[in-house]
Amino acid sequence: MKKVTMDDVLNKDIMELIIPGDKVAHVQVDNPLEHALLVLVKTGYSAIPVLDPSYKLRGVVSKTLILDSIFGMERIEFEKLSEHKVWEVMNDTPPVLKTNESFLDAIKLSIDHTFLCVEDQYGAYQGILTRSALLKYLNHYLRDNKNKESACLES
Ligand code: 4BW
Repeated sequence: MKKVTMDDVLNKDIMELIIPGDKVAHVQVDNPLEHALLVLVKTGYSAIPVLDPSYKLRGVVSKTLILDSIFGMERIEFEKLSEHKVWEVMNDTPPVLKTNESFLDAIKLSIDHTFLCVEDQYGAYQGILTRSALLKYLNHYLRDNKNKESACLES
């Protein structure tokens, strides 16, 4: 694998690290909650993007948000799963990274979010950038440099 330098890291094009939209599980704003819960459970993800029919990002929905919305005072109101739609419970201010933002911007936003939704300059949804993709890239850089330092000390 090619050695990664500090400049490579700072200038890394985040588009090289994203999971493209067609490989990201998502639901539609108007889907019933039961469909969203099914997608979340079957894919194994705890949260996924919400898109509209024109494939624009509208929010993020999670198992926690859905389950929280069906807990009544005295019982779990399962009927709400078919009566309510994703847009009613989703987080409509998800963390968004623009494709022209830097690797450091991505790291900063990822401190509080397991994944970032990525949009281009026109607001078109491109996919997601996960915290693990960022950590994997940083891990590669840090290990490379540790090995280089050890080699210098030995010579
Ligand atoms: O199905 C899975 N396959 C793999 N390879 N890893 C998984 C899977 N489910 C969970 N994981 C692992 C990943 O390391 O657990 C981490 C936390 O999962 P999450 O948040 O709580 O469901 C995963 O970390 P990650 O790869 O950094 O992903 C961060 C978050 O991004 C996930 C999920 O909410 C979202 N995500 C990742 N890949 C996705 C996705 N959402 C939709 N479609 C995808 N392809």
